[in-house]
Amino acid sequence: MLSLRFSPTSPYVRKVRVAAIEIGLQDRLKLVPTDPWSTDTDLPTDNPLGKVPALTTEDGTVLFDSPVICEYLDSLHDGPKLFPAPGPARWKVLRLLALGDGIADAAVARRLEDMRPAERQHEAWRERQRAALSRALDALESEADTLADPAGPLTIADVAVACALAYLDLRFAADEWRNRRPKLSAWLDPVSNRASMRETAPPAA
Ligand SMILES: N[C@@H](CCC(=O)N[C@@H](CS)C(=O)NCC(=O)O)C(=O)O
Repeated sequence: MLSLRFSPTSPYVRKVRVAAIEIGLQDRLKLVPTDPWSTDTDLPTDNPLGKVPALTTEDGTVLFDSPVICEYLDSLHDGPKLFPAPGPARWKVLRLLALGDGIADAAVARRLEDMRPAERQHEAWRERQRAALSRALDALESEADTLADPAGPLTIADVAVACALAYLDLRFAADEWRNRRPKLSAWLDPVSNRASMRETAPPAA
């Protein structure tokens, strides 16, 4: 069995879980609930960075972070791959994966800022994350045609983008990011209906 340190709202954990379902490995994943923010968590014994996800493989190796875990899972099956073989298609997917993960990074940073006591919040920092999110969403909108057909096999980039956008819906619904991004919005709706996304939906905010 593979053991995955898991928190239900993390967009990075969700990406790993969606990836596992998409490639048919979900039954090999044991989910270990882990709160990375708890002061007495034993998470650092697995991941010295103290972050979820972390995956313990069958030989006891602990893998992190989420792109590494996803690529490891992708090595365990013979079906259509989430990560293309070396070549131009792979660079395209890795770039888009970075954009999706970067959206999650900016959103998580902004959320952490929102959770600080009001007198210690830093508006310029929050604005920096907001601006990064806005630019990244605009970039995705302009290249929405390069995302996978929502009914076909997904790449790891599609999974990352879907999980990041869903995280924005969870934490920053008031931003209404869909307003200026009709193509991205039209892509996310059917992708969200895939079994992998439905089965990993976070609890309501
Ligand atoms: N780059 C990492 C990011 C993981 C991450 O930031 N996870 C958050 C939860 S959403 C966490 O565990 N944060 C705890 C901390 O930063 O100390 C990945 O892709 O796995």
